[in-house]
Amino acid sequence: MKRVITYGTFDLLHYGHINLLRRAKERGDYLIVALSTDEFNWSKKQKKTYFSYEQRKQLLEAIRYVDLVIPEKGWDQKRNDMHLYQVDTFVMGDDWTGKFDFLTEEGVKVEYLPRTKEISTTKIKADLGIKSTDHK
Ligand code: C2G
Repeated sequence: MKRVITYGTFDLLHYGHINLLRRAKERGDYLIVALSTDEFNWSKKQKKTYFSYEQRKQLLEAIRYVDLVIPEKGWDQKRNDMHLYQVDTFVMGDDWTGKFDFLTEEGVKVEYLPRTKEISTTKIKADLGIKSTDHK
């Protein structure tokens, strides 16, 4: 049983996230998603999410590629997670290229996958923001 893990906020879930999760699952049999908690997003990632942790977790658990959702509470849990969840492969989008290469020291394969170019949570918020003022 090959176990894959990935990390993220996954706010306003969109097809770019789904593309990442699908390719991550293709690299094994069991996909764990470490989901950034509201506290971690706010304190360390300066992200105010639209959906709460519980709502984002519910959405992720409904995706066929996802087998387990765990909390990501900080930047420094990854090394331990690799052993705790017996991870074989760590996957992230290529906006993180190089940032997590140190995890190879924990015996896992590290892969960075091309992001889905034209979509992002930031873009969705900006587009909606522009459209909603148009109606006024
Ligand atoms: N992603 C993607 N294509 C997009 C948008 C996102 O492939 N158009 C990928 C990102 O590269 C990341 C994952 O989807 O691998 C989740 O994206 P975010 O929720 O933005 O995650 P991020 O805030 O980068 O958090 O410890 C790692 C962090 O928790 C990663």
